[in-house]
Amino acid sequence: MLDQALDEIKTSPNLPALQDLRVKYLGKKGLVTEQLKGLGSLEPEARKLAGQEINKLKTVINDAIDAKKAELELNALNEKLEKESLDVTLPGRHYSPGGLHLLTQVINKLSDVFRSMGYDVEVGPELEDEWHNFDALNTPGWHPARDLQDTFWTTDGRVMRTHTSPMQVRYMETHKPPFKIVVPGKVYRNEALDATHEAQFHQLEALVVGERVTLADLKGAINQMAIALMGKGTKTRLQPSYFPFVEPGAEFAIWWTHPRTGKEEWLELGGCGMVHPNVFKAVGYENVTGFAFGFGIERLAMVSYGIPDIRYFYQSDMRVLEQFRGVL
Ligand code: FA5
Repeated sequence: MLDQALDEIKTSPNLPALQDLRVKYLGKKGLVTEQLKGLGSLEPEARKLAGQEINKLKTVINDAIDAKKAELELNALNEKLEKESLDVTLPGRHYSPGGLHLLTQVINKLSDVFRSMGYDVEVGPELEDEWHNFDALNTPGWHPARDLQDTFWTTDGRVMRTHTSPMQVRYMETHKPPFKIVVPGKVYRNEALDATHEAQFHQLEALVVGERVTLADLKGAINQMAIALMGKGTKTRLQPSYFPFVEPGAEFAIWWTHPRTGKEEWLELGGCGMVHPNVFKAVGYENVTGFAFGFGIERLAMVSYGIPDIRYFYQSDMRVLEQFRGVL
C-alpha cells in the first residue's frame, strides 16, 4: 500500500487531488485508518507491533503529502507571479504620429513672422456678403474687376469670399486706427482648374492703417517679410498694377534663389497698394492713410518646396502628406 500511496502522491496534479488522497489514506474512513481499526482483534504483542507499523506508515504518507503540498503551493505561487509579471523588455506599441498639413505649417510660420513684426493675426468668415467682398472694396456691381474673381454665390445672394481683402473692411468697421493686422484664410473662386489654379486656395492679407502710413512703409513691410522668410539680403520689387481697392496699386515679387534649380529669379507673390480713399469712406475713416497687401499661400509653398501642381495640396495623398510632415 505504501508504494502505491507514495506513487499517487508524487503524481498528484494539484492541491484538490492531493486533498482527496489525504482523505483516501488518512481520513476517518481512509485505508490507513481502517487498518488501525482492525488492530483490536490482534493479540497484545502483535497489536503493538502492527500498531507501530501502521503509525509509521501513517507518518510517512502524511509527510509525503505535506511535502507534495508545499511543492504544489510553490508551483501555484510561481505560476501566479509569472502571470502577473510585467515584461519591460517588450517593444512598445507603435503609433504613427500625425502631423500638420504643409499649408498649416506655412500659415503658422507666416503668422509667427508677422507677430514678430508687431502685427495681430485675425481670422474672418469664408461666407461673405456682397458689400464686404466687393462694394466696400470699391468694386460695385458694374465694375469689370468683378469678372476677374467670378465666384460661388448662395441662393440668398451671399458669396464665398474671393479673397481675404473683405477682412480689411470688417476689421476697420469694428476697430479704430492705428493698427497692423494680417489675416490668413481660405478663399474661393469659380476657376478652370489647372496646375496653378484651384477653386479653393489660401491667401494672407495684411492691413496697416495710421496717421502717416506711406508707400515706403509698404515696401519696408514687404522687405521685412521677405527677409524673415528667405533670409538676409533678400530683395523685393513692386510693379505697377491695378486693384480697385488700392491707389496706387502694385504687384510685388521677391528675388530669390530657387531651392531646386539654384537659379535666381523674381517670384511674383501677390498684390499690394495704398488703401483707396473710397474704402476708408465706406468704413467712415478720416485723416488716415494705410497700405494693404495680399498673396497666395499655395503659390509661396509651391515654389519653396518644389511642388509642381497645386492640386497636390488637396488630394490627401499620404505620400505627399508624409513628405512634408514637420518640415517647418
Ligand atoms: C487679390 O486677391 C487681392 N485681394 C490682393 C490684394 C490685396 C491687392 C491687398 C491689393 C491689396 P489676386 O486676384 O491677384 O489679388 O490674387 C492674389 C494671389 O492669389 C495671386 O497672386 C495668386 O498667388 C493667388 N491666386 C489667385 N487665384 C488663384 C487660384 N485660382 N489658385 C491659387 N492661387 C490663386
